[in-house]
Amino acid sequence: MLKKTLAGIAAGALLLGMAACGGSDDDGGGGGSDDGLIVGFAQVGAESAWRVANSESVKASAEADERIGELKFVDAQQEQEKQIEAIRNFITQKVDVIVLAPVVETGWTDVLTEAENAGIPVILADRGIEEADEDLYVTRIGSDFIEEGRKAGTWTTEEFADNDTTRILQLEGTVGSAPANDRKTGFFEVLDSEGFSYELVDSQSGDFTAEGGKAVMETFISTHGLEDIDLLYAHNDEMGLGAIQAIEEAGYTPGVDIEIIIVDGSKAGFEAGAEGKVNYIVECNPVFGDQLMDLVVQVANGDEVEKFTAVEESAYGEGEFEAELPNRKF
Ligand code: GZL
Repeated sequence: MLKKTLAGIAAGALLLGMAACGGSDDDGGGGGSDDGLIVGFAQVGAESAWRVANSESVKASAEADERIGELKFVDAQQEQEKQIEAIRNFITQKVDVIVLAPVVETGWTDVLTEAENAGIPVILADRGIEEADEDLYVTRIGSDFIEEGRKAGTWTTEEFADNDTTRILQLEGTVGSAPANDRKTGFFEVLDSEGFSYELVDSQSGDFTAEGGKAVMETFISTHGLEDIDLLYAHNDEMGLGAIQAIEEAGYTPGVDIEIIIVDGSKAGFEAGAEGKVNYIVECNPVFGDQLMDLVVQVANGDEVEKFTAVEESAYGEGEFEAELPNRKF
């Protein structure tokens, strides 16, 4: 808590100092001024419709917000090293606030310590990092990924309540990422706590991409066949949609021969649901740009903020997909 407040005060003092000097830093760097805050954003990549929508939301909100002078946006192509390099550049450029969507949970201690030592507060957008580094960022805005997994687990125990043993395949997200770790944790926490009888036949990462989902599903099919598989739990839409391609190419009917859960809630995901190819969709909301900009300003001003702001999200079952499809934003 103390570190958070001190970081915020340091940033606030920087902001006030710059304003008093009536302009940006003489090295052409950032430093809040009459022109607004300079924000560095190290984004994961562009691996999914969710990610593209998230980037669009953040960019649009920064553009529309007069309190924000510049958003320095970096697409790290799902590579942690590129995110670390981006953060180091933001520090050199003396931005006012750093926003990071950490591709994985670990490996951030050094670079976030460098940001702290430079007096630049860090906000996490979307994914989280390991608890050991919790003091190295001020706040996180995003989803409760464990709760998303719990929703998938609860639906599964209800959908297959009459099964002796439900045989499950799992397409995991990026190895080491918070959504992959937590969507798995929440899902099996419910199955186990409910005493639900299941067998996890296989589980591999498709790295949150359609290509990855299709390739892993092809391997699942060639290894296990689908005759005795009840459910595919895919940690995001893209992997689920890629898997559907593989399932159909192998001559099976997705949503019938194998029921499918996906997580995100993209238009394409809901279209697949409306076609009967997906049975349950857990929503993960990427549109939080306005809330993020408010947090940026609060943190730059040294205001006290909550350690975590959860975004609103729901879940949808069969019979709900067509009605919800027009509302989907990505
Ligand atoms: C979740 C986000 C995940 C999405 C995927 O908040 O980090 O990353 O579920 C995306 O689509 O790749």
